[in-house]
Amino acid sequence: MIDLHYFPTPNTWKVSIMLEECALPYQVQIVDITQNDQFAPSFLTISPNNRVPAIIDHDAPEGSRSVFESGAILLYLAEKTRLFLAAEGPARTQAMEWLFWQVGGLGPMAGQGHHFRRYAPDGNEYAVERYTKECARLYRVLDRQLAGREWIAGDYSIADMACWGWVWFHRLHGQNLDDFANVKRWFLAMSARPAVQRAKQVGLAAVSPATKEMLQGDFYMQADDFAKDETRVQ
Ligand SMILES: N[C@@H](CCC(=O)N[C@@H](CS)C(=O)NCC(=O)O)C(=O)O
Repeated sequence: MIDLHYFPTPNTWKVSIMLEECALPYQVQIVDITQNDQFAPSFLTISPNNRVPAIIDHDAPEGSRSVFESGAILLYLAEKTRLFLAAEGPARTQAMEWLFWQVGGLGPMAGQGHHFRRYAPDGNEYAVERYTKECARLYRVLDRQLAGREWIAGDYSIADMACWGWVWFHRLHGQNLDDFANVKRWFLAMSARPAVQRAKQVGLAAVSPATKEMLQGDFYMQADDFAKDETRVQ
């Protein structure tokens, strides 16, 4: 059994998607980051960076093992299951390139775009413009990579899982998927996967009623509305 320390966000969706795709048994432990649960001493013992996601694998070879950082968790689960990452060779290298591109580029830059567009006080036009432009550049990079490819790095892999949740919030990055036809095709294809749909519901069902109400009244509802719009476009 795997404990998934979770709050419904792009970084944690990566892991719930992987767990659902691999059909690994797991249970969700909600870490309500709106209530500062991420700073609880018990959580810091498994996630010293006070961020979700983190996992505890109770079936690790040595008994029990915790892993933090979403990219490290994806790699750990891929190596544990031998799924969604080539064991060696160019396919593995390419998937790693795009996994690291996401954790070092798309995630942090889109996260800043998200923050300045959504949460910062007025008067941050410079930051909004900077991160909107950087997100546009990153979306263009991804769009070029997806030209003529179904998935980001060969077969469907942890690289796709890493990127999807961030692209979900493209509106909060100031981006329109109509400007990135390959990203849009990929995004919709991945959104249609049953495991992805299940993975996204996991957290929403598990958060407290008050948190769920807050999330639904906030940007999550916009994202859901967007999903319905995009499905209709298909
Ligand atoms: N590099 C980390 C980033 C994780 C991260 O930023 N998680 C956010 C949610 S998406 C979080 O826990 N935020 C809590 C906070 O800001 O205090 C990873 O990829 O796992």
